[in-house]
Amino acid sequence: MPEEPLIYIDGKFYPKSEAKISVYDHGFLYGDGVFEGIRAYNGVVFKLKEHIDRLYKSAKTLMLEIPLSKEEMIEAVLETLRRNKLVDAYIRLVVTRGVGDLGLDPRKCKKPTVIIIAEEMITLYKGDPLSKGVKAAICWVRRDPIDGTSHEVKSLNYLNSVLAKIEANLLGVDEAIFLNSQGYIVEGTADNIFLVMDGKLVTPPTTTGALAGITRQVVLEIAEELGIPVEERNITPHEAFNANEVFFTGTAAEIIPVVEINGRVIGDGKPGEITRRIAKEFRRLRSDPRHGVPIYTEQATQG
Ligand code: PXG
Repeated sequence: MPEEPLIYIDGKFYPKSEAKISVYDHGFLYGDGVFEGIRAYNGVVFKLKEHIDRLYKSAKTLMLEIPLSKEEMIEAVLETLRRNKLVDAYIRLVVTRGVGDLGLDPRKCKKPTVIIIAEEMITLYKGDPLSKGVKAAICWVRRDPIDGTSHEVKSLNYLNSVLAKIEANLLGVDEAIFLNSQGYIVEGTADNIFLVMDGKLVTPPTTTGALAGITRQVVLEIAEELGIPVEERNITPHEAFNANEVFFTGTAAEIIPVVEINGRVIGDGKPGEITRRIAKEFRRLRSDPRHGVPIYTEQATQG
């Protein structure tokens, strides 16, 4: 990596200390924008095309016109990784509404701002979450409704998740679990949730207001490959407390076993057998060039 990471802003690269955007940018003033968190493993950007597709879907809902084609955006991500000489990386791709005036009307913003930051890695949970598991708590903050600032859209408006994270911190647990307005479990602050019940995987459908997670989708495919039955349906808190196993999925988190929810021990209080099988298979897939786009050749191998 160069001494200072090089950050992409609107087609140019700036050293981290000089990478700045306007205080009139509506991404800053109003949280008006979209983002993706992406990872590269061993020279391959895992599921890059899927992340880019999701970014453009989020932008479409917000009527934010990204000034690059999907192909140009993929190339910009790869170039950022190359400039920083990275093979394993955490990538944050942000597109804001751009610079406007102090009013919130997006029509005042003439051009979206595109930012790509690539770093070696971030840590989400302290200790050794994969082998020990994490503690979670269902929290009083409800997931934003689907007819509101829905988290189906990966927008820069993450206050809903920030509030829940504050509650988790106050309660001394690692992660918060959101219920929707009907009381069904939706997801964590930045991860999807799965239960193992009698040998079956159960996860809330994305129509409950959860993000259509890329890792979630990979887990669904792994389950099929391993012959583990899957149900996408509403989950109640009671079901979660009594599940055999529970785990979170997310780009940074990967697969994180949950061993306690609101003080109720899940299963035998240790990461479960099925969670471990899925996590093992995930680790095999994540650097398989067929599941991503290579950084250092022009040839993209993803189908
Ligand atoms: N739900 C929400 C609300 C999220 O923000 C996920 C689920 C998991 O999706 P993926 O596609 O990552 O499997 C997210 C992911 C990170 C990070 O670095 C992820 C998110 C937000 C901030 C950081 O993992 N969102």
